[in-house]
Amino acid sequence: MLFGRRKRKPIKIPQKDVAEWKYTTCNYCSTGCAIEIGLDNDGKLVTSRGVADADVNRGKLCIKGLLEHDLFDSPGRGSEPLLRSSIHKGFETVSWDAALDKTAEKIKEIQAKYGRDSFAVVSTGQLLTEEFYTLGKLVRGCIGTNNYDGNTTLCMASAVSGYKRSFGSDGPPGCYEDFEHTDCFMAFGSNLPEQHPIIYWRLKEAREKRHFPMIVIDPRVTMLAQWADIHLPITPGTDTVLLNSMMYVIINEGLQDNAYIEAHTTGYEEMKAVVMDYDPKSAQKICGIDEDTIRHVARIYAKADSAMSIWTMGINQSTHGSDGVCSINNINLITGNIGKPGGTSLSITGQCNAMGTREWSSCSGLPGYRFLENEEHREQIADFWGIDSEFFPEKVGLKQTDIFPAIETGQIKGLWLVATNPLTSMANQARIRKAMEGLEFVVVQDVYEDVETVEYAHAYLPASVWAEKEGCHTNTERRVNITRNTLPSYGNSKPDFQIFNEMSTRFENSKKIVFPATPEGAFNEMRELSKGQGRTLDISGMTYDKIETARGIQWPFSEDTEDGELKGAQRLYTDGKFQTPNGKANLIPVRFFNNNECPDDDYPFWLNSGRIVEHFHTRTRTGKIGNINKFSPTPYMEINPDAAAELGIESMQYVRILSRRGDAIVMAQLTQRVSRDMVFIPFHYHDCVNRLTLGLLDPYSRQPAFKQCAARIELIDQKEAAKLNLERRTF
Ligand SMILES: Nc1nc2c(c(=O)[nH]1)N[C@H]1C(S)=C(S)[C@@H](COP(=O)(O)OP(=O)(O)OC[C@H]3O[C@@H](n4cnc5c(=O)[nH]c(N)nc54)[C@H](O)[C@@H]3O)O[C@H]1N2
Ligand SMILES: Nc1nc2c(c(=O)[nH]1)N[C@H]1C(S)=C(S)[C@@H](COP(=O)(O)OP(=O)(O)OC[C@H]3O[C@@H](n4cnc5c(=O)[nH]c(N)nc54)[C@H](O)[C@@H]3O)O[C@H]1N2
Ligand code: SF4
Ligand SMILES: [Mo]
Repeated sequence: MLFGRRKRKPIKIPQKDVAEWKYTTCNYCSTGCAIEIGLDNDGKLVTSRGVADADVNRGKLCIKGLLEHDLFDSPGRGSEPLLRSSIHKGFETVSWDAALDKTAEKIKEIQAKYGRDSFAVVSTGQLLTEEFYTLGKLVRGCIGTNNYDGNTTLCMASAVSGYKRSFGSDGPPGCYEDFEHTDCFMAFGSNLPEQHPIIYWRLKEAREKRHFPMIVIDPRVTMLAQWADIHLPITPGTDTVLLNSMMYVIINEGLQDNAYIEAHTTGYEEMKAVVMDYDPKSAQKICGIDEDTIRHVARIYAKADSAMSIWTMGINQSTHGSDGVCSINNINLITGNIGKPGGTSLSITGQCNAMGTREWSSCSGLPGYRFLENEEHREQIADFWGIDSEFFPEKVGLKQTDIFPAIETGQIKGLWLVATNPLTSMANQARIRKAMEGLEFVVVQDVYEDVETVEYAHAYLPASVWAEKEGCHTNTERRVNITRNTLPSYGNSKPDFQIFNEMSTRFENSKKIVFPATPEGAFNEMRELSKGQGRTLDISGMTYDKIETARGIQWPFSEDTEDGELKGAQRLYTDGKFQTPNGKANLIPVRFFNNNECPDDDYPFWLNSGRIVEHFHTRTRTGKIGNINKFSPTPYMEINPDAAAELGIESMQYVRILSRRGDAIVMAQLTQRVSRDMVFIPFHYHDCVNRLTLGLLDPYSRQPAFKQCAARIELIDQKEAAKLNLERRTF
């Protein structure tokens, strides 16, 4: 008998007859990879590939991008609008007109009865920018509720807040090319190889050409930490202490850039006074990094010709999120590392279009980084839209994390959820569930009709997804890139853009406000609004065709850009001028106070949570793609082998994990990635880690501290656990 290769049939990759390649941008993370979708002669999707000449990904894609085309007809897609009179009754399939009429009628009824702000709208970072702009127009200009926010409060709010406090405006000042220039790279709470695999690939390429030191600050030994020259396993929630203490060393050793501080910053003396309380000897006791290492990394960072810091959720999702961002900006400002090649403060964004919502959705103000608090801004937008500026509130309303408590107290009676799944993604799930039960009317607008929140919906609006639509995303490095409409909408679903347009006609103000019929029309309005205002966010020179030809353009890119030029600005603040009244950046004094729920005798573990490479968020998409879900179909927990041995837990055994809020059943994965007093759970699974999290809020950004609370572990009968897991639909 013959074994082996000779007997085996060779693997054949079938020839794929691609008649047309359509240009798109990945709809998962904020890296912003360009993807081409291949269609055959019948317009059927046959394959996809990374775009070779796109500067961001240079032909590469991660596993999610490679398999993204599998999501169009995955199970559970919503194809028809649904209505019901009570959450205890079954849904009825209805026409779009019936669903939109009913929803508009209910919104008006609730507003008439309880006031304009009693109906809340919570959106996302995953729509197209034109859709965000249109939703903002609908909510701020027609519906007129001020309780309008997005899941970016769970994600980027601290970065936005910190940028505004330090630089006077939102907007990440750096770009991926900075890796090729930097002499020192520092990453806080960011696991690039899993969460932004292609940004990581860019970093790795740069380090292979020219080695520069990489310092990673993360309580877990992440994949990024494994590749670092120095890994600082910080005590959760104490990054501001480490940063203050690094600045203590820099200032005491005279390593700061006095010329830059003098010319481009204010508040140095006040900040210095606070920093002087954080000598490494005392700081080490709080942040868990020994004093010698603090001095060592401070010197490396300050002595480098150019040094850059990146961060993601390890900083933002903390009660010191906004302060953490300001601290990172502080260290870069005092070392003169802003706006120069390889010297920057680059917040790595989360969702594919978290930037687009910040720029244009009007969630945190008015379009184009305008503020509700600014009378001139209110008038500009009211004039442009053709309504009375009195219609706008004069300050921003509640954030997502305050909207749910306001539902509990009866201040909010109706809710419209657009492309977000708070029943799985918000902290303290039991409390969110209770809040949802108390609402008089809930609308869920999602690609899937089996998403958890539909359980509480009175109306369900089926949305088209990704390349079934047309429009733009902005990525981490301010690059606007386009997705072309490649496929027809699934079933009777509609693009979110169209849903918002059709909803607007049901409100009085739509007689005055024009809603462009196409996404490109909306894009042209945004271009107009971004013109020559002296703000960094200028897209007036962009067109859809230019964007596609360039494979994405970074803003600012003004209409004065020379003909034929397709490159936007790579960096902001290159001239040291900031968006503050005096043009100087603010150095912000940051004091640490420990308000986290720390481990104690009853709950001896830190409970950390985050992501893994193959899954995206609440798995509504990646959980349905077999070739992705197979890698991790079961909720699990990383636990240190020593801690496991002490508790009698074996690898792959189910355990119950409990906090003061609730419990969950997870499988134990024994790994040295976490220390003895910490466990880590990916948050992708429903009825899992967010049943336990506390989610204390940052005072500035209102972002929850998802990554810091205390838990204990109990053994559980294995058969019972498997049954419970099945009942919870977590497999
Ligand atoms: N595969 C995949 N990629 C994604 C996503 C996804 O769901 N799946 N989501 C996208 C989105 S929306 C986002 S926001 C990003 C998130 O991207 P990341 O922030 O990189 O991902 P997380 O795993 O949430 O958290 C990163 C790290 O923060 C660390 N951390 C916890 N506490 C602290 C602390 O106190 N200090 C420090 N310094 N670190 C701490 C954790 O140990 C964890 O390793 O990923 C984006 N990319
Ligand atoms: N414990 C813990 N919790 C966390 C985090 C953590 O690190 N730890 N991270 C937080 C962060 S950073 C984030 S960003 C949030 C994410 O939290 P969510 O926003 O709740 O998560 P998603 O699963 O992305 O939800 C998006 C929904 O939109 C739908 N959708 C996708 N595309 C479209 C579209 O084009 N149109 C419409 N209408 N719907 C669409 C999807 O099917 C899905 O139901 O989770 C937060 N929660
Ligand atoms: S790195 Fe992000 S943008 Fe690129 S393919 Fe993967 S998920 Fe998509
Ligand atoms: Mo996020």
